Amino acid sequence: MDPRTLVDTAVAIGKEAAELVQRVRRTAVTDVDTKSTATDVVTAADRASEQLVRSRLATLRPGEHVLGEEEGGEVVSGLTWVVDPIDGTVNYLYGFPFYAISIAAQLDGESIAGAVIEPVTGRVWTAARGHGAFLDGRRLRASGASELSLSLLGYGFSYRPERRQRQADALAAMSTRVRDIRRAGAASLDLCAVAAGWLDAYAEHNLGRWDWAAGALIAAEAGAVVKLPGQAPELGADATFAAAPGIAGDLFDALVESGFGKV
Ligand code: LIP
Repeated sequence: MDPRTLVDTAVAIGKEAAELVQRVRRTAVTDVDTKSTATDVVTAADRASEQLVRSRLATLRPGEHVLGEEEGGEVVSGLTWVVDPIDGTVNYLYGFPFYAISIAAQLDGESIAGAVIEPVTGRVWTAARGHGAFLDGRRLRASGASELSLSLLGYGFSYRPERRQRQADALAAMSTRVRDIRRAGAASLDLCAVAAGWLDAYAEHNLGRWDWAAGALIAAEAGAVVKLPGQAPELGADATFAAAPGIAGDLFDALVESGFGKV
């Protein structure tokens, strides 16, 4: 199968979901439940978006498996669609304009096609394995950063308070090792930002497969060094890491020294 065809499907469905979540936002943010903690929220729009994506995939790609943040599923051998119906749900709830629909196609658990669609800006981020990464059709390249002390690092926190404290301690140790730190709240877009050179690197723990499935492929296809959960135990078993190649090694070492692997 040509992964570019899968990208086209992901973009078409993602755009429909993006229109939906914007259209319903005023009422959707009054229908909110919580998941792992009181701050881990899911809105009626998250659910409606995933239902739309699942319905459209059933029509366009009948019989193919779907793993979604809200309705679950599993990664199977062969093709699995991995869906985050709103990545950055807290941002969506507050109206902080940094959230996205993330849809990836994985073959035997590895991303081969991905699309991240921003409802607020309309930006469309895509990648097909071996064919590059794009923002609205323009080719993406990770930054040429070569000095860790001049690099801009994206980061993210767990919803669990006890883990947030450990993460904050590690981040404090990192704060003098880099230019500055950004915490934007949507992993898929943090990974896209690395692909575009808007961030020089990004790291976070405890992401769902749906959070990174599309954005990690986009970052890798843009030339970033990417480590998925389980690929860098020194950073923690559930760490996701993406960095411009010129700083990847130094950043990796600095994160280990800062205790990132023990948060
Ligand atoms: C979010 C991630 C973000 C992370 C949040 C949350 P969600 O995904 O995109 O990077 O810090 O805790 O996991 O829950 O909005 O789909």
